[in-house]
Amino acid sequence: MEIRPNTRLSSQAMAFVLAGGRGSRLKELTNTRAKPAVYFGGKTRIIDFALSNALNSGIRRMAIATQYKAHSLIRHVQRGWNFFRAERNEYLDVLPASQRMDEVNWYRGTADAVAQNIDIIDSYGINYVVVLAGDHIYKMDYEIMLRQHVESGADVTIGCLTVPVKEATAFGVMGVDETGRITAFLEKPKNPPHIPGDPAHALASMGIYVFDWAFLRDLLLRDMVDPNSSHDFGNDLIPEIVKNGKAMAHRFADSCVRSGLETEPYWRDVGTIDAFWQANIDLTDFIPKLDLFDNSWPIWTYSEIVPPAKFIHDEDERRGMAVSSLVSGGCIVSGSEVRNSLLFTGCRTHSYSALEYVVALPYVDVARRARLKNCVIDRGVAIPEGLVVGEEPDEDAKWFRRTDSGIVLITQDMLDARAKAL
Ligand code: ADQ
Ligand code: ADP
Repeated sequence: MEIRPNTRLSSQAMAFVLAGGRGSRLKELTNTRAKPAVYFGGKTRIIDFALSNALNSGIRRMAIATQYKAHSLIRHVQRGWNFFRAERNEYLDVLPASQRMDEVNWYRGTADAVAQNIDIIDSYGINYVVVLAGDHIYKMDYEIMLRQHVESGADVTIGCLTVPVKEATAFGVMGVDETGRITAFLEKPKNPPHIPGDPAHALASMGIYVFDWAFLRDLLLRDMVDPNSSHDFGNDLIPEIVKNGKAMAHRFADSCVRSGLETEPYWRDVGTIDAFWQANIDLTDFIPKLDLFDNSWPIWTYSEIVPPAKFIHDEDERRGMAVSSLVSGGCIVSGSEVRNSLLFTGCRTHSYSALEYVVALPYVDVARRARLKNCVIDRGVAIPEGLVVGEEPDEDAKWFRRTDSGIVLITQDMLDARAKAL
């Protein structure tokens, strides 16, 4: 189809954000919140990336399907994403499972989450649906993907990226022909096929799909009553379209070049403690791969009204300092040294304490003389005086969750158990 050059397809599109997954590999970080609500990058939460991408791409109609531990996610969206105006035909709807069809009180799968909200999507009057996962960190202009979708006349266009074959077992893996048409699709294969001529890599689905709404609507209505379906995009709908329709691949690397957003494609699933810690700590690099300081592509969020971060010498003139670090508003670094770390909103570090390679979620308080290295600290945790983690002999380590690569997760429950035993 020919598209007039000045037509923005995003104005005819909606974003449907899947935010219902549990994210259990983040362990205690997702005990009380869904993975998309987990904090990331000092100020934002994971879901802000998908929502900001949609907003910055020009999309003004969005829906977020939630189910697992949705309270903090819903509260965040209500506080931070409440600027959509129905008068301008802008909508952001949070769609918890359980309020829709009578007979099902849970989304049976990712496709079912869309299917159970067909009437709401109809009411938006859009032509295209961009299905997104709410739990990935990346910047992407979906307008470019929408254009490719419409120009190629595909039934579905799938965002894809190159991943090491070893990691491809966690993804939908595809084969494509020279036109970019997807010829094969295997959801989470045990032995992922590699890219022809590149044995080390596979082409993986990012779980981002663009559909014509009329096409997807029909497909969902059929899928809903199919007793053999698990009602999931990756397991059921995508393989079916690859077999019987036209599915096209949209390469993230090409998209990055065309949008000029990233010099090197950056996409992370921060689904494990290690990946979460690493992606946050990477932001303290001299020039991080993910540029959060790019004003042309802001990551929108709910931001608390707090005073600026403060760095103060204590009464003994011990320096309060942070280097190679990100320190959010409301923090007070007093008489302590913070290196290669991220302090989210409202953290305090007290005299004689030292933090290195630490990700401290909001309102962490580090008491005097604590020394912490290679840690993730959950929101609101009060680190007791003199606690030492990440130095040999690491005697206190047994109280906390330690990953194989040595990253330590500290929660208040773990500290309470330690305090009780001492
Ligand atoms: P996964 O991410 O493993 O694979 P899934 O667990 O279905 O697939 O999660 C997809 C998204 O939907 C996540 O954001 C999750 O939070 C959300 N979600 C899961 N179940 C839901 C439900 N019942 N209701 C609402 N939301 C739900 C998918 C694709 C792969 C692809 C990877 C890329 O299936 O083909 O490679 O994403 O990460
Ligand atoms: P420390 O253990 O390092 O002495 P404190 O909690 O006593 O930590 O605080 C040290 C410094 O932090 C104070 O001297 C002050 O400068 C600053 N500070 C603490 N609370 C506030 C506040 N509410 N507003 C502004 N500065 C504060």
